[in-house]
Amino acid sequence: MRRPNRRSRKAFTLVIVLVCFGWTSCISQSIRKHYTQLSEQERAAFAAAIEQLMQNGSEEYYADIHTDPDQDGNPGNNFNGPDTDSQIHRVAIFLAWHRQFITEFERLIQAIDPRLSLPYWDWTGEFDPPGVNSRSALSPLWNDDQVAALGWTTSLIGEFDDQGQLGRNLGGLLPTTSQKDNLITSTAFSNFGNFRYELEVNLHDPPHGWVGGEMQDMYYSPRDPAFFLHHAMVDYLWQLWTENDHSVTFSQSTMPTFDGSVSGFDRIDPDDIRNTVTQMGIFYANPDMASLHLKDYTVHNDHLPVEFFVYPETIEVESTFQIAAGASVEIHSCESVILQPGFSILAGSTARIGTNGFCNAPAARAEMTVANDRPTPPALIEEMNTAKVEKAPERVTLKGFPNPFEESFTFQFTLPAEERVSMVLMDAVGKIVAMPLPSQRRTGGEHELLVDAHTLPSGMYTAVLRLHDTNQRYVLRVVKAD
Ligand SMILES: [Cu+2]
Repeated sequence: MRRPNRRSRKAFTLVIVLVCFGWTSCISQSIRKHYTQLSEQERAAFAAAIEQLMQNGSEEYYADIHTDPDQDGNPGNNFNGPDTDSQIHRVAIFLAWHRQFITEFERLIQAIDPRLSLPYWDWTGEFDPPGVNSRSALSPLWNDDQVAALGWTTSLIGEFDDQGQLGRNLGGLLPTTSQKDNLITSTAFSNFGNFRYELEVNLHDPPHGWVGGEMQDMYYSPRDPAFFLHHAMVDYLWQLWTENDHSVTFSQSTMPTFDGSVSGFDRIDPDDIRNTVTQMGIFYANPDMASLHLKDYTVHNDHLPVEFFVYPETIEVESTFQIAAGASVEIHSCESVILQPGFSILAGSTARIGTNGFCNAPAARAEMTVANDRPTPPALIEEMNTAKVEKAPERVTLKGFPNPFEESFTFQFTLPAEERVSMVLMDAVGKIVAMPLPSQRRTGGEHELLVDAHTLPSGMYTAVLRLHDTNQRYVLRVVKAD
């Protein structure tokens, strides 16, 4: 038995676990973004929250729950124990159990600062060449030398390796982009059983081994904060699969730990958390999209007195994002919040909209409170839609002309130094429709790309220029005219 002394902290930890009431009303709230989208302020706040949770024993308690989900004293999560009532791996409930598990942990973080949410770690994008043992250790997640391009002073979770004696040993194989794309779109995985198996075994397992140390330990892996960034990615893939017209209904109504038997945790029916957006208010952000859409969710404040939605890029609030009478929401962007036609505030509810969301630029704060108005006065929407925060000038310029275009158009970008770059063109739902520039090295200076787009339907597109060495990306919206 490892570290039995750590269990003594459990009683203390229980006190700070948040409890929400009711069977189906335990709603969460967050915008989970890729970790590269965290500003320095948010990185520091997130790391400080993790530090606090490691110091006070909460993270250790979560590792204990993962080791022994029903807390009956027998470790048993389907790997080497007879404790068959608490299987959470290699079973259908794997995804739902871990969804609730990381959400409970996110609530601990939000109890420290409600603006925070779990970032996710997309192992497929930044490792090159894909699937090959690699420069992956050269990531601002762990490596202090790689943080400058993100404007950070230190890595996101590197410090916790020594501090928590996590024994990471980065290296090995990671899932590839095509594995990820196949998982969501291939008919081979349209059945939930096949999907769950592929996701758990072939995408979820390798990063555990790649990080090594505690992360490789099937029981104690939540001792490494990397666990939560990794499982947020696994959870995101399940949500993408769900949004891609796949569905599942669980035949069981309880999950170990979340069946009400472990005090401090809610009783959750796995069927009530099959869609993070509509059932939980948890939105996963795709960093390649020009904006994030809040939709298909009603703010109820069942869990927190104010629900926070914080995102560095533009947030578009659609009419299907509703705020129940008497409820309160805060929506914060570092660029702008666009209130789409039809969005309104019910009498007695409050929406504070502004830039209180870990924005690095301190200038030009825009903030408004909308309350007791229906419909929302157009003048206020107008004012909010035009309020923008000044950003520091970009080191890389990206332009497209003509824009709107008809048959073809030209991208122009300027690099400050030699860099490996790539560019993709995506449609409104984030599907890649063209790859004007496959990944290659380009010298510093000005570059032009002529794109033949005569086969594309008219509409709005997003071009994403990625700088691989320095982990940056630049986004440009382009429109194909009728
Ligand atoms: Cu697990």
